[in-house]
Amino acid sequence: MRPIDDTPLTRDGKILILAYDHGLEHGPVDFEAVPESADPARVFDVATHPAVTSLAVQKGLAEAYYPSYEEDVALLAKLNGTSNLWMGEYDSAVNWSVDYAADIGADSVGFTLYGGSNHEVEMAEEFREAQERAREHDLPVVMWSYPRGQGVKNDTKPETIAYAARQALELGADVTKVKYPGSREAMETVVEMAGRTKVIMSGGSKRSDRAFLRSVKEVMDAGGAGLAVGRNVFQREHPERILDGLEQVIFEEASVETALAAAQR
Ligand code: FBP
Repeated sequence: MRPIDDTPLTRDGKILILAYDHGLEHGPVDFEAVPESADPARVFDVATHPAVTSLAVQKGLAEAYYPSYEEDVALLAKLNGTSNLWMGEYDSAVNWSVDYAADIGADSVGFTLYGGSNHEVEMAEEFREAQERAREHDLPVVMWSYPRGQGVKNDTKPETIAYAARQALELGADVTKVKYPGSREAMETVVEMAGRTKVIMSGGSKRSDRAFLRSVKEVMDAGGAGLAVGRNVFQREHPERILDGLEQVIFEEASVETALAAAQR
């Protein structure tokens, strides 16, 4: 494990990753709510908000847009990813190497592991290769820990999410990104199982400001380190406003009401 509090992935030990790999993972449907969100330049601009500790993108967006933003945005290279057109058992293609990501200027790397998929063994071996290479480059490693596939009956069960967090610790991730397990108590167990691996919540589909900020607050109160969020930011007409609210909850330890006031100013 690598201490990551001195890296651009964190601010005061906390994390707010803006995720923008949805064009690959979900397709253009995610841009329908706010059509301008299909323009990567808009989201790279949003990522310059001081609350955002890194922007997670796939290789193509990094190649095409990151050179214009490298002064103002920390890059998280999401190494694997698959389209929603793929109908097979859960799996994820490795689309760029750690070496290539480091050449482009990545500050950290991200990798999805579908524990419970028929492809878990191969994915874990691919993760091993990426994790060890990332260590050589001194880059933090974030695991998108998503139990899914034939072996998983219910991927939102607290026990399943705690197992996903433990898997990230066991395999050497510095940060594990998990689905919200439903309550503060369940999140505390997830954090405990993750040991020294930091736990962040996956944003999920768009919710009201209040419901979203409240769930993030619960994660922070349970000992979580922050959030990786996509749709709850870029599917808003004014993404910077919800980032103002998230900045309060994540970095200022503010109440939901204070954060809401910041988001709705
Ligand atoms: P969201 O906040 O929009 O959920 O984004 C986080 C993320 O992990 C993205 O990196 C990824 O594209 C998406 O969720 C995957 O969502 P799912 O597989 O649950 O549909």
